Amino acid sequence: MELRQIYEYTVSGNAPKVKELTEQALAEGVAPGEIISKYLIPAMAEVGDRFERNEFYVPELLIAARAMQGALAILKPLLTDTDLKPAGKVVIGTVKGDLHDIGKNLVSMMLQGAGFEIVDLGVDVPPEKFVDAVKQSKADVVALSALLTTTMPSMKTTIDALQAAGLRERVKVVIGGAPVTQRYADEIGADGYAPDANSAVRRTRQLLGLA
Ligand code: B1M
Repeated sequence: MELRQIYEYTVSGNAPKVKELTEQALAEGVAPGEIISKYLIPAMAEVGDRFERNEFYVPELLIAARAMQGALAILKPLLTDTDLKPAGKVVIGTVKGDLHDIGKNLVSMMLQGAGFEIVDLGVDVPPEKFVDAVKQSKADVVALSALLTTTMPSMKTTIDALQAAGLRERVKVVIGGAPVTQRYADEIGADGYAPDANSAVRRTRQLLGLA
């Protein structure tokens, strides 16, 4: 089969086709991580670019996101079904005020695929919820996602809350999302920044001394 069709049907938001081709690719032995990183992630990047060029509007975005999430639902159990030992525990969430979760879910899945145990708090997560989750789960890493410039300050508030709760020395904080930069990570005292899902895995492994 022509794997590039997964990319094309994701961009055009044809969920049944994306699902069918994903199943076919898996049956042909294509690795789940390859389908995500080579076709699904670039397809959503293209969708984002078209949105910025006013070629796509919110309905097209949602339809493409739904097509991608259908494929991810198939791929996710396969990514977690790994024989790697748990590499560590990560609490992940999209920060307060922010409802974007596609990138966060990708980071979560790639981390799972790399053998991390994940506590996913979802979207619009207030600092105190991160604090509680770190306490309860004894996580090694907190991964924060923000897609809006207006919600980036919630990353700092969350780091401050971890500090106030006496947890900051115990956990590494890694941040990401389209508007986030290494410079911003340095400014707010995060331990790491990752521009995409693959580098989030690499950065997390580095921070825990696994790479
Ligand atoms: Co929104 N949106 N949106 N949106 N949306 C953006 C982010 C925007 C840039 C579009 C634009 O105007 N060009 C803009 C933000 C502008 C800004 O702040 N500078 C914007 C806006 C304004 C809004 C609303 C305010 C629109 C409105 O209502 N007027 C509203 C806000 C709602 C809210 O959150 N409170 C809104 C709503 C929505 C939808 C609901 C329609 C939908 C979200 C659906 C969902 O997530 N379930 C949506 C979408 C789809 C987008 C765009 C088009 C695509 C985002 C996406 O999913 N990208 C986006 C434009 C764009 O990014 N070009 C846009 C694909 C995804 C794979 O990439 O999320 O960047 P991304 O994740 C990457 C990396 O960033 C990184 O790895 C991921 C995978 O490689 N990464 C991390 C992400 N999190 C990480 C965490 C880490 C590490 C790496 O931690 C360790």
